[in-house]
Amino acid sequence: MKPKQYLLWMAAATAVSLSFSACRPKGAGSAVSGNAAQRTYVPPGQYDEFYTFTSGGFSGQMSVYGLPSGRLFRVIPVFSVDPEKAWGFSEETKPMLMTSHGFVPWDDLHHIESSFTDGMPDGKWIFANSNNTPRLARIDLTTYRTSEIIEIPNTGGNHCSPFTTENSEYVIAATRFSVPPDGPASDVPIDSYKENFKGHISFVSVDKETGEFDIAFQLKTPGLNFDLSSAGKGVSNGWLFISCYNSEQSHTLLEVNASQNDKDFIMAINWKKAEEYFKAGKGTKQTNVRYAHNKYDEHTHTATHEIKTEVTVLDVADFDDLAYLIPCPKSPHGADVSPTGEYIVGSGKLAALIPVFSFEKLQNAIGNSDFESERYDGIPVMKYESALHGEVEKPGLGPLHTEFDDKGNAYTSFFVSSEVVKWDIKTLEVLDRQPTYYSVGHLMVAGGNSKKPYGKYLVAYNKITKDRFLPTGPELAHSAQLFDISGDKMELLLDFPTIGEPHYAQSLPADLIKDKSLKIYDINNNNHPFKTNGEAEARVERDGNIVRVYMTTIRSHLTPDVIEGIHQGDEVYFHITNIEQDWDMPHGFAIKGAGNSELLVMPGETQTIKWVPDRVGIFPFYCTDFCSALHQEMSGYVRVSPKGSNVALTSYTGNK
Ligand code: K7E
Ligand code: CUA
Repeated sequence: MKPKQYLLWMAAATAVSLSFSACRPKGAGSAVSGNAAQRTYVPPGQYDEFYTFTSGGFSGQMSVYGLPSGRLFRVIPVFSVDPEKAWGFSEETKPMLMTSHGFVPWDDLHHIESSFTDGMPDGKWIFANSNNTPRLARIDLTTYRTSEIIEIPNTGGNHCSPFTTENSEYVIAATRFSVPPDGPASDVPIDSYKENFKGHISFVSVDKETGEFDIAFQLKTPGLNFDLSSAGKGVSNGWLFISCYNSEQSHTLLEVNASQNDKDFIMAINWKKAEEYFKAGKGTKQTNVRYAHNKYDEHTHTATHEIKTEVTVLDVADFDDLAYLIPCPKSPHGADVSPTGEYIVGSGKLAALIPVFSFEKLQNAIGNSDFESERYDGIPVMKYESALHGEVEKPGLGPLHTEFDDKGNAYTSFFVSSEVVKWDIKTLEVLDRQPTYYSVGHLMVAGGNSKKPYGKYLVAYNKITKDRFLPTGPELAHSAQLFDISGDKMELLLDFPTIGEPHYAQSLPADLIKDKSLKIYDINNNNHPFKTNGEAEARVERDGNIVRVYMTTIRSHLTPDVIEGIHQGDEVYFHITNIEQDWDMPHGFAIKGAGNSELLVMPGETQTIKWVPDRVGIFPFYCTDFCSALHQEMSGYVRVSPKGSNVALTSYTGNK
């Protein structure tokens, strides 16, 4: 499309989207089938069939829902501080949010992917990306805590992430914004994009046992914007497919300038080959990078933060058989691989059809060097028709993402025409379409990115809510809509609000993970350096102006609960050990004037909060979690005296 045509197209598209969202479509309320309530109702005391891990978008967190009920179980803090759980406020968790830019307490979490064994969720970990300050996180599915965060160097915006290979060999992250590689030479004019800006794709290895991350290597590519990706599976295992936009390599007014070319690309990468080259010692060590690697230790209950300074980079242009470009219409967003791995679905945000590529054809074309005569910055470009399985005709407007069921069907979300469309992967025939309220972004079928989708449910994650819920001021709840996809026609069952903007999600069968959930931390394995071994050891110690309070909690008292001899301006560390060994028995801790948050300490765990009293007086503290009938009694006092006062440092509970 020429710029003018494009603008007209966009105007039409916007008009369509406005007309969809501005007034309530007729029959929106009655589109729900008669027994939907029964099919989503999980009676009190009964469990949901699936856990669903949902991205929280610009809240930086992840939330856990049950399906089909849509009940919210938990918000897991990942890239943003969370005062409810003291994430990023307690001394133990602060290192988790350290980066090469220092402490970064916020990010934008878009994509969630589970760890896989043989292409199926194995229930060990959930991976998540941060979009802004490029990082990857690993969440442990026994503790529902973020166990690890690694920063990604040479990257500007980590949108295209975290995509997991068939056996979680790698979690893959690609740069959204190509930028000059890190280091002093990156100070270049921005209009030198074409010469100096490069893409980087990171292969982060995952230790089979511990899950620990390590950036194995990076691939350097031409300066493209990578958007989304999927690892191959089944027949295409060993490959990676990444959608790329801005093939124009423009650096300003992308809205127009990056929409010039009729086709952008899906980059196909032979990652097994790349791994081979890397293991054979190919590539260069780049030593001017700085990236954080933060780990949470479940025995010391403490995170560590280190800065790494080295990464191995392989330039794809130096190898003939690493990367290929498949032309894909108009700024592709999703690049999704079918359960068998045979088909790759591209979703051009501005396209009015869905191209479906065939892995077999792609391989044949590579085998026959059936390429366009001109390379793109050194990378072979396939002929569109040579890789194409076929196009889904007239599917809707603005395709974004595709997921799959267990019966050979694909489901694509359409942002502009606000609908979910079901089509047959082989025949490419459209089978059904249902409206979403409104403007669906991602969609998720239970197991829909695995080798054997569980099917049954589809959730549409919508960008606009408008009239669906009671109004709450200018900002309305983001929302999810649950569809039953077990029959020929999709049936809308339920609307439920989400925490933050939901991008992607993963549904895992409850039976896969529910029995692995940790109940308590064994206090005998608590190796926290400031642990208190029982009430007899509870005490207060001073070293200069640093005061350490070794405190225990158990229903329904804190030990010690009377503390004197603290001076204004002291640095006071409350090391709280919860000596309970019962499931679901955390205690909280808060003290007047604390400038951070409360603490919430799990049974058997030690956590620390820092407090600097700013005035003289008596400061009450208390347990913040209603833990017992005498929870309100679970409290104490600190006496703060002027600097240099000779009030002796004392502490006790009960008898002085
Ligand atoms: Cu929301 Cu996956 Cu960031 Cu599409 S992206 S919608
Ligand atoms: Cu412990 Cu309330």
